[in-house]
Amino acid sequence: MSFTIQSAQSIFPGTLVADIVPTVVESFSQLNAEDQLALLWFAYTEMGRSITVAAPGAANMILAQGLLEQIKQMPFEAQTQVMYDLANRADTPLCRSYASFTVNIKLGFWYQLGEWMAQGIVAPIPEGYKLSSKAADVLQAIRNADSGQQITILRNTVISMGFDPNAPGSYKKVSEPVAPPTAPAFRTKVTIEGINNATVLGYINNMNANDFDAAVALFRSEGALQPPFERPIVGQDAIRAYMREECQGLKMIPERGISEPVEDGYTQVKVTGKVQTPWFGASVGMNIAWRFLIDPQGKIFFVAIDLLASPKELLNLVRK
Ligand code: EQ3
Repeated sequence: MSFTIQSAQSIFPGTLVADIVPTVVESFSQLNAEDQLALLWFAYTEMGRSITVAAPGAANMILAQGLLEQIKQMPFEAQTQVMYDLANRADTPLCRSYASFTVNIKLGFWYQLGEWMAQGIVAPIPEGYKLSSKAADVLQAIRNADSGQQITILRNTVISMGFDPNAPGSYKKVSEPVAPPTAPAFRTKVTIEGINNATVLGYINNMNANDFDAAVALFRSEGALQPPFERPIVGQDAIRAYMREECQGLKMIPERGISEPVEDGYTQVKVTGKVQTPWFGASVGMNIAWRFLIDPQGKIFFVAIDLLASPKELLNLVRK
């Protein structure tokens, strides 16, 4: 039998992922706009006591500046309406602009609104606002998640706001500039207990150096990358576009892994470790597994990135 992208998805089937993330995001999407916005405010301010968000880079702010200035000039009532529209995914020009932003610009946009809400420049969540009991349950579920899961929930709720007339995943986006790869002299090299596969090590080292062209060259032309809770992104061009949008400044800290030959000269490799996002730096280490399927020529046919259910999963390297 030869592998397909679909069959590759089920390598290392015993990997336990953080199902809490899609479950909470789904319950969140069923709340009304008012509850959604208030809940995010409460969750964000509570999280802010233990983890710090880094101010976004200037590029992310400049691209959202037009919309932000427009909102800043509005009376409180209109500002609130804009936020409701975003949460309701209403078809307005502003919601369409928001939807055209890349993930990091969307996050930068809300970061700025959050700062202004705290300073009283943008309409705050009314003091004493009482969440509905459904929303209070969702907030409690977020409190029960670990910090890596919490920031993923927050991110996933924010990116689905606004009105996108295009199919999701189409990459005609207003995007931030891509920083050049780290110069060779300043690159770091990871070591992974149990792994000496050159393709896997090369993938992590190139990603850590923001060298997306070199990372993509390690994939087979019709290879695929599957981000947490998403469908596989297939083909080198689509993977490169995704990496330029989502992977700048990520720090990957793999710890250990297992590698074994499978059918037709393929090799399956599972690596576990941490990933840090530039938004939260070292204050949040997300527990991650990479499940690679490497073809007989040493190219990546498939890699899935999973957000793990618990730190215990970092030690789960069983094959079945
Ligand atoms: C103002 C406030 C608080 C209230 C208002 O009412 C409503 C809103 C929306 C508010 C604002 C909310 C804000 C400012 C939220 C900000 C959230 C942020 C900054 C979240 C950032 C999350 C980042 C994450 C989860 C990054 C994860 C990255 C991972 C797991 C990378 C994995 C990858 C690896 C390891 C690979 O090898 C390949 C690529 C891939 C990216 C998949």
